[in-house]
Amino acid sequence: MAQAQSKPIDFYYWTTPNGWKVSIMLEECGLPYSVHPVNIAKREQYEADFLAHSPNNKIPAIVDPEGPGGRPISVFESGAILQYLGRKTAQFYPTEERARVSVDEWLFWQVSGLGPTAAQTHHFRLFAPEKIPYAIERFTNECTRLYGVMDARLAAHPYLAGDTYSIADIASIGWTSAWERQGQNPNQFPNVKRWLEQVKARPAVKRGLALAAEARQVRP
Ligand SMILES: N[C@@H](CCC(=O)N[C@@H](CS)C(=O)NCC(=O)O)C(=O)O
Repeated sequence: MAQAQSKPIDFYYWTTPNGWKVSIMLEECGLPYSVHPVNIAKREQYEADFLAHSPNNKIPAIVDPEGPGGRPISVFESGAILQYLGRKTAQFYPTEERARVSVDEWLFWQVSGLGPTAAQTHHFRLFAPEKIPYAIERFTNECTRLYGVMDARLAAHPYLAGDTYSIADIASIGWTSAWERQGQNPNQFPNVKRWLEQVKARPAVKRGLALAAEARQVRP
């Protein structure tokens, strides 16, 4: 980290896979933060206060009071937040171009592929009032394909971007943790299973996943 953070980062959060990306990253970086719960079940993501930071009505979002030039900056979209915090702290986001391209590839793979597909799979399998076989099959099968891609990658490399744990891994932990709810059989993907056990053993990942949305607190 270039300079110690003296004011906490405001973190707009709810206990979901997209929220966990940022709680894990904040914990990994050792940054102080203050949790602002946004209860998406109560539609708080549509309130004007939150909209000022997240125009797309979705968590997560952050406001860093010590942004570029020492002035506050707000950031929405989980991938943009991970990249911002990675650049700010020079952690989990390499500066060497080849390594950075690799991280970006797998980060974008997560935010455009695994994340939205897993979310739709949850929706159609678990929450849709009407169970539509076509939709369930389509999204479950696409999840299976994506876990196959991830498994092949992790058969050849310890982490998604290569040899080093990065924001690409951090982005994928939350949704992968719930893969059985996406109709997946973890034994079909031994390399993803190995990776998931390895990353979930990290103390910061444990703290990030355990963060209770109700805990409105400033962490030292
Ligand atoms: N592309 C967004 C997706 C964020 C997202 O889908 N957040 C969900 C919770 S996991 C949410 O806020 N849902 C509320 C809603 O859709 O109204 C990101 O990566 O940050």
